[in-house]
Amino acid sequence: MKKSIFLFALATLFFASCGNNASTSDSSATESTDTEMTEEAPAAAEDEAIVTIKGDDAMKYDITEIKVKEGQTVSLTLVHTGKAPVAAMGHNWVLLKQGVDMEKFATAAINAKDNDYIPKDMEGDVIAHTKTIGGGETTDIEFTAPAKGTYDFLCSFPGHHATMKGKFIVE
Ligand SMILES: [Cu+2]
Repeated sequence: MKKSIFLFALATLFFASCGNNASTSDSSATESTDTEMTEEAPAAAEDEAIVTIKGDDAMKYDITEIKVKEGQTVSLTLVHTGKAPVAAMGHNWVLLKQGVDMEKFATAAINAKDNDYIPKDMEGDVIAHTKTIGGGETTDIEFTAPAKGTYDFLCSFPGHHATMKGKFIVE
């Protein structure tokens, strides 16, 4: 009798912790499986590009060029390595369609705080974007790499694109 209660408690604990794990990791199951299984391999699976880009309190990205292959699923993680809060030093990562005027986009973004600094009437100019995060936070997105070519990316937090921008190259 006592033993069965103990087992029941164990089972409850087990399921509770599983549930927590599932809810805290919102990246896809395939992604984490691939990462674990190919830990020694330098490159991800052919059809997937894993990208990590960091932003800091000095208003800089750690990389200014990202290369992927056409049609790949891009799993991009943005890490804010600083300490400043989102209101003072928020960072996002925005990939623009070709031909979009970055200056015009960034100027419009100043008034789009409530939409992660993506101007609502210019959402059609964006291929993919993360949310805006503050120091110590991480966010990730997944999207399909567009057609071959060179694209601009930026942080659209007011004033940041002057130093936080780069090229997204699809080969
Ligand atoms: Cu920024």
